[in-house]
Amino acid sequence: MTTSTTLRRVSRIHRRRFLTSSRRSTNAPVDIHPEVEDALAHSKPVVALESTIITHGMPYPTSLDMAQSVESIVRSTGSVPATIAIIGGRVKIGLELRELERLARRTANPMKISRRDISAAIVSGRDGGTTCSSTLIFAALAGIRVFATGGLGGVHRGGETSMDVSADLHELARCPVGLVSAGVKSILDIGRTLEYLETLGVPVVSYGESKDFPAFYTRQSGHQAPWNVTDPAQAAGILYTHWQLGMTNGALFAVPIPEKYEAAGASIQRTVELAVRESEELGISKSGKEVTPWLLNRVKELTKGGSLDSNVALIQNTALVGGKIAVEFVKLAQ
Ligand code: PSU
Ligand code: MN
Repeated sequence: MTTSTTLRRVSRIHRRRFLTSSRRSTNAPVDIHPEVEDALAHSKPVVALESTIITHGMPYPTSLDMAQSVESIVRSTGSVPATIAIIGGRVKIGLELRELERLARRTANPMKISRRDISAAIVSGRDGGTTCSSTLIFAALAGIRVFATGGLGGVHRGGETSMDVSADLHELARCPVGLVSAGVKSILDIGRTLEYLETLGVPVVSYGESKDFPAFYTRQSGHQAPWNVTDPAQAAGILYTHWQLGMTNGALFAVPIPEKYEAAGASIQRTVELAVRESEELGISKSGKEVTPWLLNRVKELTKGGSLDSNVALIQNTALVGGKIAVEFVKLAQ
């Protein structure tokens, strides 16, 4: 048996033991959808998807349409989508349409759930949209290696004094999952976010022709990613090598929004600046977990909904790339 076969076998056994001890025998409140469970058991590609974007990131019914379209885009690549959320106090890895609807319609008043909120929300029987941080945790728990989202959280502007640094960054340092996003939004301090990821030892890789780190609505942030790949096989190779060497953290792949949205992005960018200034004047910038949803909503209002089209387009694009990376990854990990 080769070393890599041994490594793979060990990691599979670990995953099985972990799931057996933490999920099954202790009756942990986690439900893996049968389709997702079957795909994982047969080493088929799976892509995790977050749900704060559904509950807090965009309004209904766009949120539901987006969630469904993203799942079907993942399927079109040959991967199985696993949207992750908390429903009635249970962690769900892979959702039924009625569950997506319940979240998007906010029927049971879903909370925004990051790492610190998980257990209390479960004990209280709540519904919750999982942020990148908690989605990373559950993806790792299930053994899902690729996760696609729109925007990762980061260091907020003024974060050097407010200490508002998203829990998403630390979770990337803890969970062995490749996160595919459209970069981080310019509501954040992108330079400091990249510095912080370097400190945490998280590989940051731009995807496409350029090393420019994208800024969500726009293709360039003015900052460079340390690495660049141009196809899904290279991205999967980085993940595979990273874990083959025993590193236990994740990696960030930053995929720029499609070019046709670039012009809209430049004008959205100006409203982002305005929204950030308003949040500072109104004191929202000090309100913890409310800041990101407030800014997203304000930018949507100021652009009369224009930011929403871009937002949907960029997450559909990351889902496509994420699905392809997951397909390439399972080829390496066979
Ligand atoms: N950025 C977006 N849309 C979103 C989010 C970020 O453009 O919906 C969500 C994601 O779920 C992300 C979370 O993980 O906000 C970060 O929140 P905070 O900044 O409070 O950590
Ligand atoms: Mn925060």
